[in-house]
Amino acid sequence: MHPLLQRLTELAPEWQHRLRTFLSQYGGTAVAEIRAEQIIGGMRGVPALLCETSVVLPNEGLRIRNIPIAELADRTPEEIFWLLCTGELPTADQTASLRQILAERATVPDYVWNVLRALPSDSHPMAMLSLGVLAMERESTFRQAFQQGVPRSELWKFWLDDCLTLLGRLTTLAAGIYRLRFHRSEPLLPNPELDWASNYATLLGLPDPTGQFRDLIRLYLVLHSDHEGGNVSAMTGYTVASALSDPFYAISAGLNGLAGPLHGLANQECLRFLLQMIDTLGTNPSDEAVEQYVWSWLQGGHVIPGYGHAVLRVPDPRFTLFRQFAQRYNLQHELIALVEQLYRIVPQVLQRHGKAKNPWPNVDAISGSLLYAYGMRESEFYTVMFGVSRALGICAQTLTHRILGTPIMRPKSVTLQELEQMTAHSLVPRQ
Ligand code: HAX
Repeated sequence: MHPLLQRLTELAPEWQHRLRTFLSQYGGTAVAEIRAEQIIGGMRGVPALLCETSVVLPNEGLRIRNIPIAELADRTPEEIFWLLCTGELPTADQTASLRQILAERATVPDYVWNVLRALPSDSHPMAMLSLGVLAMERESTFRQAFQQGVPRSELWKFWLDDCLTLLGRLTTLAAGIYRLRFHRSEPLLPNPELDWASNYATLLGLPDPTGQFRDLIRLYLVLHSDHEGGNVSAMTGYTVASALSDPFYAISAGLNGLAGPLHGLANQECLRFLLQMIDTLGTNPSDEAVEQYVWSWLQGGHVIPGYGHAVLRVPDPRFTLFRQFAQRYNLQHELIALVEQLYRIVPQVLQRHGKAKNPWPNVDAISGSLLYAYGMRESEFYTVMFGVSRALGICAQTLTHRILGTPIMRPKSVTLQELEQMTAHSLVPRQ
C-alpha cells in the first residue's frame, strides 16, 4: 500500500464517524435562508455544498485546508495534492512517494495521441484536453471495481487510483497538446526522474535557460489547484462524480466548465485585452490614455477581464503572489508593466462605474502575462494550464466525497410560477 493510500485509510474512519455524528445530531438544523434572487442568480452565497479541501474567504482569499495560500506558495504540487487530500502537509518521504507514483504513471498511451491527432487543426486545446482525459476512461479501475461489486466503503481506493493515473498523465497530455496543436511537433517523453511541475515545464519544450519558467510553472500549478467547491469546474466535477461516474468523466466535465470565458478562459481573454490595448495605445501609454481605454471598453458593454470575482472582495492573493514572483525575478516586460498600470487604474474605474461588487484583480489579471513573458505566446493554451492545475483540486474534492460516502446530487428546481407562489405572501415587493 503506497503512503497516500495508507494515510487516507487511517483517516477515513475518523472522517466518516465525524460526518455520521454530525448528521445524527444536527442533520435537521436549518443553517440558511434562501432568497428568491439567489435561486435565479446562480445560487450566489447559498451554502449548499460540502467541500473539505479549501475555502475562499471574501476578505482574504484562498485557504487550502485552512492554510492561507500565501503560506503555501513555495510548496510543490505534490505537497499540495497531499494536503488537499489528507488535510496534512506531507513529510519529505511522503512527498517523494507521491512524486514517484505520478512519475511512474506519466506516459500517455498511443491511442490517446491518435484521438487527438485525428482532430481538426483548429480544435481548441481545452477541447483536446477534455477529450484526451475522456479517451482514457476505458482504463478506469473505479468503474471496473464498481461493476465487480466492490463494497461502497472500499470504492474510494479505486477513485484514488484513477486520480493518480489521471494526474500522472495529465501534464504529459497537456504538454503534448501544446506541441501538437501549436508547433506541429510530436509530444516529448516524460522523464521519470523529474517531479510533476518540472516534467511539465520540460515537456512543453520552451527554452528555460534560467530555470525561472520551471519555477513559474510550479507556482502556477500550486496557485490554481483549488478554489473551494462552488465554482463551475469544481461543482461540475462534484455533480458528475456524485453519480459515481468515474474520475475520467468527472474531471473531463469539470474541464469543460473551466473552458468558459467567465471562468478559466478569462486568462486567455485577459491577455487578448492587454495585447489589444498595446496595439491601440502603443507601449508605455499614459495613465490617462489607459483610463480612457478602460472606460470606452466598459461603455462598449464588455467586462474588464481579470477583474471582479463572485466571492472575493479584496485583491486575489494569487494575483499578489504572481506579482511578487515577477518582482523577485525583476521581470522586465511591457505586459507586466501594463498589468501594474491597470492595477493602479482599473479598481478606481470599476468603483466609479458602480456595477462590479469587487473592483479588484483576480488571478487571471496577471497569470497569462507571466506565461507570455516567459515565451508561451499561445493564449488559447492558458486555460489548459489552469485545467491541469485545477484537476488536483477536483480530484481531491471528489475523493473526499467518495470517502465520506455522500449521495448523488439532486437539488430541487422550481419554476418561476412556483417561485411566484412561494413569495405571494410577501405583501410589499422590494423597491
Ligand atoms: N468588468 C465590468 N463589469 C463587471 C466586472 C468587470 N470585471 N465584474 C463584474 N461586473 C459587472 C457584472 O457583469 C454585473 O453586471 P450586470 O449586473 O449588468 O450583469 C455586475 O458587475 C455585478 O456582478 P458581480 O456580482 O460583481 O460579479 P459576478 O459574481 O456576477 O461575476 C465574474 C463574477 C468573475 C464573472 C465577473 O466579475 C466578471 O465577469 N469578471 C471578468 C471576467 C473574469 O475575470 N473572470 C475570471 C474570474 C476568476 C475565475 O473564476 N477564474 O476562473
